[in-house]
Amino acid sequence: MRIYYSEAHRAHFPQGELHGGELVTPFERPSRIEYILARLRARGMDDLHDPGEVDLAPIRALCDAGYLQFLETAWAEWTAEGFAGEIIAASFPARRMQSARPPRNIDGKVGYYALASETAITAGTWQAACASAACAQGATAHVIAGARCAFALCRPPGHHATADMYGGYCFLNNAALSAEAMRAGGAARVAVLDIDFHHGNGTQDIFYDREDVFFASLHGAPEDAFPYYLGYADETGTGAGVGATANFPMPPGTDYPEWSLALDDALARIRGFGADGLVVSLGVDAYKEDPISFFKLDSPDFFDAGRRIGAFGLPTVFCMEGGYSIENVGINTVNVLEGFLAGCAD
Ligand code: OKP
Ligand code: ZN
Repeated sequence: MRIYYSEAHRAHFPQGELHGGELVTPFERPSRIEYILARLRARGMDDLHDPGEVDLAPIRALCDAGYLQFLETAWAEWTAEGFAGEIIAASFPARRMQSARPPRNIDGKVGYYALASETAITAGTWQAACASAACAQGATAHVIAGARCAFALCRPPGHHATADMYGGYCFLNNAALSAEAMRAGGAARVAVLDIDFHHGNGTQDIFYDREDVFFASLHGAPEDAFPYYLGYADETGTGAGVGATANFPMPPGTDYPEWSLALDDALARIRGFGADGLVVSLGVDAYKEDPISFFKLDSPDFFDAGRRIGAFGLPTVFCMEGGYSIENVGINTVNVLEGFLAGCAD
């Protein structure tokens, strides 16, 4: 399995994440990638490819122009304003600000384009987000060219990012870019399966009215888990997209027997949809020891999940999302990939 990876992820490393009223070292940190790479190498999965330059055209086609302009220039504007710290959103166009529009002031713009304030932007954030998207682009091109699968080792992750909002550690929606690239590459119907612990609100939002891209997500119930405001089971799509979104919210303590039933349900829905390509938002924060999540999956469960996805039989792009139990993120991620390869052979 080819792995698309760029060192440029290191350019994004905020010193602070707003967590419980404190600024802590971000859970989403560069060392996550080192653990995944180490495990890949230990398992002989060393077919690493640098994706090269990002192709901005599909990103411009997917995202809001003002949002991309903001991401690209936010750090320069922030420092020019005289602010000494990292970019953290503090003002928001909250409910009943329906006529909100992006202001000139950078502090106001930050809140306009943010969906949460835990995620800081620093000098290298735009560069790293582009490199992450490039990994998704490279992996997807490889699958379009006929490969059974590829792994985009994306960092920062993407599934919380909408066409015009960042947050939840995400800036550009890598899985959505992959799905769009698969469509452009000839797949009539594509499915995104999001197994990250957190609901993929950004991916859902991007495809909510689309009949050609199915979105299925297994996640901590919005009553209890970030991103809190989306991911209920009754969100099923709108307009032409009615029936092409499937949410499987689950409560604290959910273990693999329960979680895998939802996985099978999600796969059955994707089968019914008739997808001919699959994008997996691969987060491994459903792990029992994840510091910010509440499911109870164990490491072998990730292998089994991968096996079910491999046996499903579709050309598949994996896009890395979350997973914050740092010492276990490599084992759990590679277990999904190795399970997938085993499932392909079944
Ligand atoms: C990103 B991904 C912690 C609350 C949660 C954001 C979590 C983002 C998860 N203080 N904050 O889906 O793994
Ligand atoms: Zn997550």
